[in-house]
Order: sequence, then structure tokens, then C-alpha cells
Amino acid sequence: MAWRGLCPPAAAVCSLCFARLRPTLNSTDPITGEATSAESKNATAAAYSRAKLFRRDPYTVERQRKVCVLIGMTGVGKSATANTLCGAKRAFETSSSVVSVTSAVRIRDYSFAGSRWRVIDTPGLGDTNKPYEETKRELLQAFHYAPHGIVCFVVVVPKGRFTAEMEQRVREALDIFGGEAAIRHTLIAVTRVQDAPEKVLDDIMRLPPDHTLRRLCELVGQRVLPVENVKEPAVAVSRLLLHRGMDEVLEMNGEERYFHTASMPVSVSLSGRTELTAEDLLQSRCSTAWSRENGTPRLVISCDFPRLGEVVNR
Ligand SMILES: Nc1nc2c(ncn2[C@@H]2O[C@H](COP(=O)(O)OP(=O)(O)O)[C@@H](O)[C@H]2O)c(=O)[nH]1
Ligand SMILES: [Mg+2]
Repeated sequence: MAWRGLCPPAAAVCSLCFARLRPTLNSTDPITGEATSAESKNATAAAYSRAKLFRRDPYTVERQRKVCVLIGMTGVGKSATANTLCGAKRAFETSSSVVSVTSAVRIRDYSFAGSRWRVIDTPGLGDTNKPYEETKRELLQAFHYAPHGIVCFVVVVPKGRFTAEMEQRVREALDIFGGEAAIRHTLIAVTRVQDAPEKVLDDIMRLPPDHTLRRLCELVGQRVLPVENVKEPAVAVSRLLLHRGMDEVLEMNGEERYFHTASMPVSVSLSGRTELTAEDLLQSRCSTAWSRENGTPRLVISCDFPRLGEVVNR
């Protein structure tokens, strides 16, 4: 190509060449979706790129990365909302068909306004052929990708049509995630809406008290946001609103993230003694680490009890 001839031999100093090379040389981590240049064939391009150099284990996410989980029926705009959040057009596959294209959780790491985030897109609820236990197993996978807790659950609902069945499925999903405790970390995103947040809430609160959407809205403490995932420039506004909303949810929870302890099997092996005293606990020193057994992540809590010898909770 003509412009290549204009570049000096050391392509590193030619921003035109570099910009041209970059899209093909950088790849994305197959699981987290975050940019990585691990497969780059050109060390110069890798060195100048802002992409991560090494592949990440998705189970060992950095402690400060904030994690949000999207929940909702198939076709309501979960994957489109996930794209809006991470600022990409096609990080998550969206579909106009009512058949779910997300059959397991998908994650993507990204940065927004100086904070690191991870968005988890879950399979669409409401597939009548799918047994409840399977849905539950799929949804609970989300916790494996959030070892330091979840900042916010975002229930995605479509504008205008929210049936009793949809309400039932969303409530079931919130129960699977931990019920009331999880609901304190939840907000609702209404897709295909460009109105101001107060107007959306006012419109919902004007519905009859037994309306399914009003009931859901009251369940989550009236935390509702409008979201437009397709029409620019509203997408950029939605991105900002969603992040501000999720940060506010974190703040309302005293900066505490949500953990689902019930999903972690715990067994205790005590060497010799069968009971721990308060004094044992006071003197203990514990640390946590993630390991994997047959592909399943496990939180290993190791405690050193000076008066007792080592005890391992697993
Ligand atoms: N106009 C508009 N279309 C949307 C919006 N959100 C989602 N869609 C469209 O709705 C369809 C279903 O979205 P998708 O994210 O695949 O739904 P999911 O099954 O919940 O993941 C796709 O064709 C999207 O482009 C929105 O805010 N505005
Ligand atoms: Mg989807």
C-alpha cells in the first residue's frame, strides 16, 4: 500500500503503520474478553500497545475490580446492556430472536472512569424447556467469576411489556442469588428508554399497585434506570447512568459487596480436638486462596491455630 512506503524501516516510530498493525496483532482473552497481546507476533506492537500482556485466570480477578451481574428474560436486552456497560458494540452477542443465544454466563473485563469493572451476562430466564435446577446451576456460576463479591445485580426489563411470568422468573432468579440480601444490591434497567430516571420511576409508580413492574420496582427499593443500548448518543448517557447507579448501590450498602456464602460447601477437619474455643479463634490467623478441583473453583480458607495445630476449612 502507498502509505507503507512513507514509513521509516523502524515501524515502531510510525504511528500510521502501528495503528494499521494493531487490530490484527492484538487478540482478546477468550474468557474475560479483555484485550491481550499475548499472541502478538510483533514485539514492538505489543510493547507499545496498552493491552494486557498475559492471559488471566478468570477466577482470580483483582480485588478492586467491581463485578456486576445482568439478569432477565431472553430478548429483553441483557447482552446489549452488557455491551453498553463495557463500551463495545459486539463484546456480547445480541439477537432479535426469542431463542436465547447465551447458554452459560459470559464475562468481560473493562475500565470505566478510572475504575476496573467486570460484567457478567447470564443466560436468559424463561426457557420453558430448561429445568429449574439447570437454570439455578447456570446462574450460580456467576459467583465463580466474582470471588471478591458482587457490587450490583442489574435486572434488565423491556419497556412496556412486563408479564406476571416475567416477574415470577426474575423473582426466582433473585431467590437463587440469595433473596433479600441480594435484592439490597439490585437495580432495574428498563431498556429502549431515553427518558430521565425520575420520569421512568414516576411512570412506574403511577401504575396500579398490583402491576407486576411496580411490584418489582418496590421490591428493589425503587432503584430504576432508563437504558438505551442502540441509539447514539443515548448509549453513552446510559453507560454513565448505569455505572453511577451501580456505584450508588455499593455506597448504599456501606461499600460492602455481596457474597453468597451458602453456595460454598464448608467442611472442617480438626486435628485432635473437636471444638474451637473463643480463645482459639482470637489467636487464629486465616488466609484465603482459590484453587480448582476438576474444573470447579473452590475457596480454601486456611487457618493457623497456635494452640491447636493447623486446621483447614474447605
Ligand atoms: N432500540 C433498542 N434495541 C435494543 C435495546 N436493547 C436491546 N435491543 C435489541 O433487542 C434485541 C435483543 O437484545 P439482546 O441483548 O440480545 O437480549 P438478551 O436476550 O436479553 O441478551 C437485539 O436485537 C437488541 O439490539 C435498546 O435499548 N434499544
Ligand atoms: Mg443475551
